[in-house]
Amino acid sequence: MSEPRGRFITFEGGEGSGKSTQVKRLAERLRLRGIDVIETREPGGSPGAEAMRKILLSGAAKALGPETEAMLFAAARGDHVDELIRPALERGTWVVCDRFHDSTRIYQGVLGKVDPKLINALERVTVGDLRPDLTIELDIPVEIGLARIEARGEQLDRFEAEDLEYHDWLRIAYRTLVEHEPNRCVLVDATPSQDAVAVRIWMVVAERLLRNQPAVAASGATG
Ligand code: Z5A
Repeated sequence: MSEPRGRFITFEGGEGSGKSTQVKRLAERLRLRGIDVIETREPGGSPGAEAMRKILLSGAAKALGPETEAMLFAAARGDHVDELIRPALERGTWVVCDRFHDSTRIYQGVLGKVDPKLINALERVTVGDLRPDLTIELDIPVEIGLARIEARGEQLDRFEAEDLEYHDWLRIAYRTLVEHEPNRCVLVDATPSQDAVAVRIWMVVAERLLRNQPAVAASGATG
């Protein structure tokens, strides 16, 4: 009998909302439940897409305009889906991904004002019928998220360096997306401690994706 398709969970949100932290925490928790899971990110996640990540986050493509950036993000996504995500899901592995097509919709589509027809066409070409089973949108006031990023002491990337108004619009756009797609997207308050946010996310995943699935405890722990 063939393995059932793995589940596909994506994380979205503004800068410093804790996506990378919570992707790791959720993957660890799923493994404790005996689930085979890979963590990945966008842009990136495959060798070809990681090479494109460097160009995109350096800001080298900014001068070419948001349409070109949208196409580059989509090209990276196409490689990532073909090389990593789809094969993993098909063999029954769960995939937890830090950002996915919603980021293109919000950053290039809403904030960059790229024509929705182009955004939808890029989605069709790169992703086809693949949709996340669940998208966790980590919501945080802009000042708190940016303060977390600044506290890391690293150089800001092309998007982190945008002004406060840009980040405010970003937050509004993500909240609107969640309102429009409540069956797939869940808004999670990202301001409490890392532990508290991880518990809330686990409750969402357990409720939405694990309710009727028996635990296969890898280390004695169950969800
Ligand atoms: N982009 C796009 O425009 N179009 C697209 O299609 C795609 C992406 C796919 C990718 O950057 C950029 O590309 C992104 C959108 C654009 N914009 N930016 N910038 P990235 O991958 O380098 O960065 P990011 O996705 O925005 O993540 P981030 O800013 O690095 O942060 P994060 O992953 O959300 O948070 P974190 O690294 O887990 O945590 C940040 C810090 O806060 C860290 O020191 C943590 O220890 C701390 N932290 C985390 N959680 C907490 C809590 N709960 N309390 C206190 N401190 C915490």
